[in-house]
Amino acid sequence: MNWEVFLAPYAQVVEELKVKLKGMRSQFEYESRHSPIEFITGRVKPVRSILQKAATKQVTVDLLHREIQDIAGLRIVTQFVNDIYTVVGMLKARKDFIIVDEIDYIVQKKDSGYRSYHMIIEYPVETIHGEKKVLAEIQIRTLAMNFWATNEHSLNYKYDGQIPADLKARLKRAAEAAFRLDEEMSKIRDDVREAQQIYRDQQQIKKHK
Ligand code: 0O2
Repeated sequence: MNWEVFLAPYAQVVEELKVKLKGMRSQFEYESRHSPIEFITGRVKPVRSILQKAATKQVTVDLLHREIQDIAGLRIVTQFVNDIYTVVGMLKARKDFIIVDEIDYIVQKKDSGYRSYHMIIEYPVETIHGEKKVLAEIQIRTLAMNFWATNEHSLNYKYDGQIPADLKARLKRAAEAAFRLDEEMSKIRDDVREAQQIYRDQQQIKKHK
């Protein structure tokens, strides 16, 4: 298996989508409007993780492109829970890819405490051999959900997927605390937004002075 050749279209998808999604964010900024997107990251899954996942799911190498759907991964991080659904609506309205699957792990949180909205898309990428349709996963989550998931991911790495029971319970409580923070922030969202709008307007005035 030549991994460099196999992963090249995935790297291209990640780069193209990062530009496009960042473009969505910038358009809000140009119009001095609150952007539902706080920041965007993207990565190609490392070969080691692809092989680990393939082994767990018992996927053979020839089916990786179909069965491992997050080789190309994009993450959109928002301030508020509502923003997640605004972003989902915006992604559904796009014509440059099709959505093949979506899972709302916010309504249906995972056992670990994980919350996030997942979309699997099929993205047509132009290669020197013609168009290639590539699957990519877009994760959409709030800053609080991202804080939790990043820390939990590190612990999973440290304990090789076998987090001790007491730590697991603590993480579950932390996930609920993060969600309560999201709920509380949602309640004062209009005030926060108004404050951010005042700040943006002041910046505009300064720029044009
Ligand atoms: P990495 O290192 O982020 O790439 P499925 O067959 O759909 O049930 P699959 O393909 O694992 O299973 O999809 P799922 O469950 O939607 O998970 C895909 C990705 O979501 C994971 O990729 C993580 O990035 C994230 N994720 C899912 N569950 C959790 C969780 O409990 N904690 C954290 N921190 N992240 C989670 P990878 O390959 O696990 O990891």
